[in-house]
Formats: sequence, C-alpha cells, structure tokens
Amino acid sequence: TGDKPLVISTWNNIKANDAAWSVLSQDGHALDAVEAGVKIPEADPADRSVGYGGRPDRDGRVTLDACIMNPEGDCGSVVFLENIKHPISVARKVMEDTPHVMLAGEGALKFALESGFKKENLLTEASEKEWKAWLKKAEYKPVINIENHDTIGMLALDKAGDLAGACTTSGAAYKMRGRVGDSPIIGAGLYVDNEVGGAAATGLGEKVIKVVGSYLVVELMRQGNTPTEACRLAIERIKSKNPDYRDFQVGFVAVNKNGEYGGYSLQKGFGFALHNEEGKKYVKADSLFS
Ligand code: SD4
Repeated sequence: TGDKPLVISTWNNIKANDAAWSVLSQDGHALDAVEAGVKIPEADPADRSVGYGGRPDRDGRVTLDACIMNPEGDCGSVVFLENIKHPISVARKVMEDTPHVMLAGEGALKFALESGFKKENLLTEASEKEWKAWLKKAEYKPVINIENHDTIGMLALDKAGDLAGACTTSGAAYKMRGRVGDSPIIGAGLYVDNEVGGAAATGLGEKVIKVVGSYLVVELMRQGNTPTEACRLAIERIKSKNPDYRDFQVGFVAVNKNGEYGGYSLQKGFGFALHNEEGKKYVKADSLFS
C-alpha cells in the first residue's frame, strides 16, 4: 500500500479499472479516470445492474442514478434518468456546466439531450424477459440479492495525488417507479474529500442513505482509521441500526490520500477490483458475517 496512482472499484470491475488505469498510467487526471472507468459497465449489456442492460423497475423501465466528485469537492448527480447510456457523463456535465448538483428525471433527460446525448432504449431482451417472469409473482420489494451485484463505485488517486470518484447504477431491480437509491446521493453512495480520502457504497441503498454511508467512511478515516477499518466501522453502524441485518447486503470501498485502500461488507461475497503499479487484481473483502 501507499503507492499512486491507483484505482479501486466495487465488485469485479476489472475491465472498468483497465479503462481508468489507461488514463492514470499516462499521468491523467483522477476525474477523467473515473468517468472513463465507469462508462465500461454502463455500456455493457451483460452488466445487469448498470446502464444499458440494467434490470428495470417494476413497470419495466430502466431508470438510472449516477454521481461524480472531483478533487475540488465539486459534485454532479443525475437521478431517475431514462434512455441515456452514460449517466455518469451527464452527471459530470451537471457539475461542470450548471449551477446545480443534482438533476432528476425529465429535467435531467432534457439537459442530457440539450448537451448532445442521444436517446436510446436501454432495456435489453434478456432484462425484459426476466422482468416479465418476475411480473408473474410481482413481489413488490426491491430485490438486492446478497452475492450478485455489479453497481460500480470507483475511486481514483492520480499521480499528482488528487482523488476523484464516480458511482453509477440502474438501482435495485424491480424497484417502485421513481425510487432513487444511495448511488447518486453525495455522501451516501459516494464521497470524496481530497484532504482525507474517498469512499463508495454498494448494496441496499436505503440502508446506506440512512447512515450517510460514504461520508461516514471518509469521516472515520479523518479520525485516523485505515480505509478497511473505516469501512468495517460503517458496516457495524449499519448493523446496529437495523434489526434485519442478516437480510440485506451493503459493501464499502475506500482509499486514503496515501494510497492505502480497503473494503468491507455486511454479508460475505463482496469484493473489489484494484489496479496500481503492481498490476491488477480482484480482492475478496472481509465481512461481518460469513
Ligand atoms: C441501489 N446501491 O440502488 C444500489 C444498488 C447496488 O449492486 O449497489 N447494487 O440501492
């Protein structure tokens, strides 16, 4: 640990890290790295929790949440956005080209179209088929299974020592229409403080929002905890607030200003992808329960 540049992302997002690494290894900026990185799963129809190919809400619509933060502490976010393949790039435009932090739904779509993004159908045949099968029982409960996610939260530390982060998702499968999770909410799904470090979350967003999870992890690092310990303490907090703690998953990843990194989850099965000068790998995170 302790080297830069590096990129870390939730789950087995090795390919996303590759794209981020190609920016970082050429002395690129952390913000460009995380945007390039998370665009990979956004465009990948095989990734069923992000962007194109993501599982729809219970009405059969793919609705996307994303946010981004730069080393200056600026942030941009889109929530409940439909028909745009790269919500992270729209979030970046919200940050850079508007006086606002967050745009929602129709307004976010209007802004995206005005900014030159194209309207596209994001519901793939595979996701539509699964949704139709789900409709037969239609249990109206956001489904977050414990071991099979790929929502991406990504943090990068560039050669200059600056931190940025991005988070993007299609959210909980078969959620209520209009539901927004933690992923696009600054402090919940993502937080970066260039003086301390950054954190990102995945899992059942409602639980992450309730403890302002990523902000909590960053503040725990500010108090002197290592990234792994900060993630563990935030997971302990979630456990202590939720009697149903065995029924859902939450995982955090974090990196500090020195290039130390880590992750931790509530249930087993979580891990993160890491790329630094030593190469790339998938790391199984420790969990509170095994
Ligand atoms: C959400 N946190 O919308 C996201 C879902 C997720 O892997 O992380 N899935 O609640």
